[in-house]
Amino acid sequence: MSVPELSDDDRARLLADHPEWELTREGKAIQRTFQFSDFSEAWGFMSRVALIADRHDHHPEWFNVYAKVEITLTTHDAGGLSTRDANMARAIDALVS
Ligand code: H2B
Repeated sequence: MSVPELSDDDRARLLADHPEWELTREGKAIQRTFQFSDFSEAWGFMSRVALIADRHDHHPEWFNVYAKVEITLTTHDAGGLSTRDANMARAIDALVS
């Protein structure tokens, strides 16, 4: 199913609301790196993100090494950023705030 891409204004608002996330892939995605104290904490976080992702039917691209988790959000169905990414960024940020 096709999803509309964010407008330039909406993309700017997304970044303003979530300053820890940075634009990547020529504005088609946002990325944030999370540093935990050990693998158990990182994996616990990933488990919580996974459950949120499945509930939202919106899945992260991510990379984990030991206590570090890098998350990239983009909407494949939009070919770029959409409100789904904004919603996921908000839910993920709430886990670590
Ligand atoms: N995750 C992401 N990141 N982008 C999508 O477009 C997407 C998804 N689409 N998760 C969903 C699943 C879609 O494939 C299913 C069929 O709803």
